[in-house]
Amino acid sequence: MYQRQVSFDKPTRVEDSAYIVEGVDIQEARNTCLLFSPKDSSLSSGALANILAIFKKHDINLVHIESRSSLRVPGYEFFVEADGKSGALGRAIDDVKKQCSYFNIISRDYKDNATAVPWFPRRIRDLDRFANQILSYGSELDSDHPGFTDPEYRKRRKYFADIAYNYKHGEPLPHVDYTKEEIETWGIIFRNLTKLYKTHACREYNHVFPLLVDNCGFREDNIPQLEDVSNFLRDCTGFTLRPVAGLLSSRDFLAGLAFRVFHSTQYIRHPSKPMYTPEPDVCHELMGHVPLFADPAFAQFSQEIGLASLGAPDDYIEKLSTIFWFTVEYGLCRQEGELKAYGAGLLSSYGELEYCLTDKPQLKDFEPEVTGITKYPITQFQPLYYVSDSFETAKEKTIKFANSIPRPFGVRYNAYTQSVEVLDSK
Ligand code: HBI
Ligand code: NLE
Ligand code: FE
Repeated sequence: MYQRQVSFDKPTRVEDSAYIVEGVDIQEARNTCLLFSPKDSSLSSGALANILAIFKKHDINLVHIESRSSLRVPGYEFFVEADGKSGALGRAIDDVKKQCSYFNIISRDYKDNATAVPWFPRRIRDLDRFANQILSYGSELDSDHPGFTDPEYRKRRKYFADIAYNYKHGEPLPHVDYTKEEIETWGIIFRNLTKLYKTHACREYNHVFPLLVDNCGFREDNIPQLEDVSNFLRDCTGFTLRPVAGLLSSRDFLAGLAFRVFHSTQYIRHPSKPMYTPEPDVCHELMGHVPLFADPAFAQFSQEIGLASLGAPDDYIEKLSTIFWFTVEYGLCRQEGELKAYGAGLLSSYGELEYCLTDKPQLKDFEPEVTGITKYPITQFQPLYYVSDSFETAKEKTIKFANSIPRPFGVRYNAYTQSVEVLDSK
């Protein structure tokens, strides 16, 4: 497809734009993209110049402009990213709309507008904007959390939340000196899990795990550093890790996967409950998720879920995160006639890893349409698992499902620029 890109993007960090656009709240700015075709959208008509004049009149800076031949209407379609205060931007939008035969908004404020598309990151550094959007800060523990009445533990959680909160894309991942007690907790989990992997984990997991032992310090007496693990994953599949201060919304969490970025916690679970915790922790991320992100087919499958989520309506985000839950977190697969675990929530919990291959849970074949609307508990062993034949099949089925998600554009990841291209076709 013909696509011409006129980019006014400056290679600046997001926070630098505070200097470029004086007086604009960075959280508010740069969160709105517009997709439109002017009524007479041939380039010779000066349609773009007229539209640009409208933005100028309302004092709206455009930080990115693309034009391309439109598949929707004869002529051209434009994709712009606007910087400006929401009031002025709203007025500019009203004026531009009048000149257009097609118009759509991509915005954080999509809930107020029936046709608007939810905002999503397009450059990998846009993920920095998730840091202050977390649902609960890492140190705010519920009263039923085993660490709730443990002031030392809470202090430690605050420490981890703060380092993640201040992390910016491109920086080395923060190095952590784990305490003796934390390493002991890791050790108990490591020892018990490694006894089960041979019989319970899928082939791909068992292939990668020894490499992590050799290259990243996966040992009973050592909690690996996220930086080392992230560099290892980058070499294998281009996946990288980012520290995260707490739970992200499903939308933000899934969006990271579109860039092959996995948001990883760095704290460890409370020592009183090593065999199962409902919360992700460094054991879950490293023992559960990391090995499979080093597998090319699995990495691709994960990224497809991420790409499908970009700009998807809320009900589809719900379905995609349910699919994520029953595959990446709790998936089982069949290999040489035997059931094996590949879900991270299983591979990091020696309680549930043992349980999942007994005859207690119910099993069904993975089918995105059905799996995506299944209810599940989050604080106890799963009563039901979905089984896939291979990551390739799971990926194909998920891509097919993704194509049914209503979205007025397609997306494509450009690995060279680490950015998502927005296409007017699927
Ligand atoms: N946020 N930090 C973080 N870690 C997760 O594992 C996580 C999340 N938000 C949502 C989520 N997982 C899933 O339950 C799905 O909604 C994607
Ligand atoms: N239950 C898992 C464990 O104990 O490691 C964590 C699951 C996180 C979703
Ligand atoms: Fe997880």
